[in-house]
Amino acid sequence: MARDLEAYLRPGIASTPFCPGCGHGILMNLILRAIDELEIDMDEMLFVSGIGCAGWIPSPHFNADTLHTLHGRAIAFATGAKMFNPRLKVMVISGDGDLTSIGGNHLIHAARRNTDLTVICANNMIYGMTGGQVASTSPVGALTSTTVEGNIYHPFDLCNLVLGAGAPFAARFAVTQPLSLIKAIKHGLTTTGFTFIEVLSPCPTQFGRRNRYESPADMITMLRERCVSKDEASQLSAEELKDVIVTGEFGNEKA
Ligand SMILES: Cc1ncc(C[n+]2csc(CCOP(=O)(O)OP(=O)(O)O)c2C)c(N)n1
Ligand SMILES: [Mg+2]
Repeated sequence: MARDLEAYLRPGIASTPFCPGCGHGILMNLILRAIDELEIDMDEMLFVSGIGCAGWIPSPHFNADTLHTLHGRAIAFATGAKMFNPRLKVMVISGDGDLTSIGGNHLIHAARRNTDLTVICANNMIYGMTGGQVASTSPVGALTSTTVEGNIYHPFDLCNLVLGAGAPFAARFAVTQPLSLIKAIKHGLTTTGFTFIEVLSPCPTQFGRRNRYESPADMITMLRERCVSKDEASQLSAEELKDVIVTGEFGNEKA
């Protein structure tokens, strides 16, 4: 049945800030679908974002209370709001650079404290909005505006990072896996405590064009080919695992 997701958008929002082929618009849609399926009242929610292309997903688009905050500080603002009004359902939506590079400290400590937030990290493996600088999520060898001979550092495994810090739930899926993502977002929203959903979102403009992806469709194909489920991954050798992106929902035995 077709659902009218327009009801979730602020009146007067006519266009998208995202480049052609960007995955952030798909993610916006999937977040709203998850909220719609759970029938959560938008008046009970607060959306918090930092700075970057991903920060535009909730703000100004969502017809709800939104805080568009400082670069790297979305989780700090969200924590304050949640402490002040514990009845609020607080969702943080921001980029990989925002949440895990400049904002990495807030991320690990919110996970350690098990602060009751749902954090959606739109991971396009680069600083998209500011011209394509390397991020803590860029793969080894990635060409970016600040690694013109290839990134030499290993990226964070974001799900393992927050699970290691104490988060009870983390999930990773690409925008090419929409149904799994809706389910994971719903799981995050209905679990009390710190829940983290990493969403692989293609950035053809800043990442793709520097890294031999001729078109946005090539990046979608790459994600479809490289994403494997955690069950499939358990059958792969260490060598084979280097080329794949392991997706799934991950609980935390320690939590
Ligand atoms: C304190 C501070 N440092 C740097 C910046 C510049 N800046 C804005 S957004 C951004 C990176 C955004 O990357 P990401 O969070 O991955 O979002 P994307 O645009 O890729 O969706 C940077 C470095 C800033 N606004 N404030
Ligand atoms: Mg980014």
